[in-house]
Order: sequence, then structure tokens, then C-alpha cells
Amino acid sequence: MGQVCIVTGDITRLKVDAIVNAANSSLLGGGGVDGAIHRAAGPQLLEYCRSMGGCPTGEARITPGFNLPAKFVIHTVGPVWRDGGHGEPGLLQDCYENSFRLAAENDIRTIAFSAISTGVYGYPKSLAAELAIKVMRRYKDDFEEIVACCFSQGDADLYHDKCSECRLMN
Ligand code: AR6
Repeated sequence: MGQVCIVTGDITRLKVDAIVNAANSSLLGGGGVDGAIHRAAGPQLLEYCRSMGGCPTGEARITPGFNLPAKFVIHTVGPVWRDGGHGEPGLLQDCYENSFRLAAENDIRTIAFSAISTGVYGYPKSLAAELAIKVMRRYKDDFEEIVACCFSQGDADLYHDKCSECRLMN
């Protein structure tokens, strides 16, 4: 039986089978966690992504991790938050579900998610954490370890509020 862990730190440092990137639909890199992942993976990642032809919002694509400790990167494109009435929750849920589906298809056992859409895309952090935890719990038994990777202690506390039995790690 798997577990959901909440980790505070830089997702590029995690030794898991796959990390999930909060990308944009070009898949050609950007700021935030996307920029950090591209820097840590090295230029081969961008080269590989160029051949993929982008990715619509809510969908996911998989690439090697190149110089990352993680074997794979799953790139998913979260919705830009407008007011919550433009399909944002459904699209964010699709991001998590499509990432889990790709992970299962690639025999991934351990997977770490960044907090998709909660940076420049402006999705309210508490709502996003609630949705992420809900989907992660649903997939718990299909994986050895599911990590919610938070970039700050405050974000980790938010996840822990939604899941008191989830293990908190630093
Ligand atoms: N490790 C873990 N989490 C991180 C890291 C890191 N190294 N760096 C930032 N975060 P964002 P989005 C957290 O803006 O909102 C990019 O330019 C951050 O604190 O990276 O989905 C893309 O190319 C926040 O909680 O992604 C797109 O254009 C979370 O990662 C756009 O931003 C997501 O913030 C996507 O926006």
C-alpha cells in the first residue's frame, strides 16, 4: 500500500522515478518550477521538448529526466486561474489524472508533483492543495510513493491541513 508524503523543498533534487512539471503549452520552458527543471535537466531537455509539438491545458507529456536525479519528467499544463468559473477545477484535476495515467503506463512507482498552477497561473493555493490531495489519495495504492512537493513551509502546512495523516518530510 502506497502513501502520500508532503515534502518541502526543490523538486529538482528529489530522487524519485518521475517529477511532475508545471509547464506551459509550448513545453519550451519558462520561469518558476519549469525553469528550475530545465536548468537542472540540462539543454537536452529543451531539445527533446522541441520535438513534441506542445501540450494542451489539462494534458501531460513524458520525457527523460536527463541530468536530473529523477528518471522521467512528466510535463503537465495547468489552467490559468480566472475566477474558477471557466473550467479551472476540471482542468487541474485532468492534469493530475493524466500525469498519473502516464506514470502508470511507464512503470513509475514513485512520483513527485509540484503545486501545478499555483504560481504565475494564480490558482488559489488552498483550493489547489485540496484538489491535489483528493486525487493523490485516490491513486495511493497504485504507487509506492506519491510526493506533494511544496516550495515553502507555508505551502506544506496548507497540504497538511487537507491531509493530517499524510507524512510531512523536509
Ligand atoms: N521546486 C518545487 N516547487 C517550485 C519550485 C521548485 N524548484 N519553483 C517554484 N515552485 P509556477 P504555474 C512552486 O509559477 O503557476 C512557468 O513559467 C511555486 O512556489 O512554477 O503552473 C511555466 O513555463 C508554485 O507553488 O507554475 C508556465 O508558463 C508552483 O511551483 C507557468 O510558469 C507552481 O508555480 C506555469 O505557472
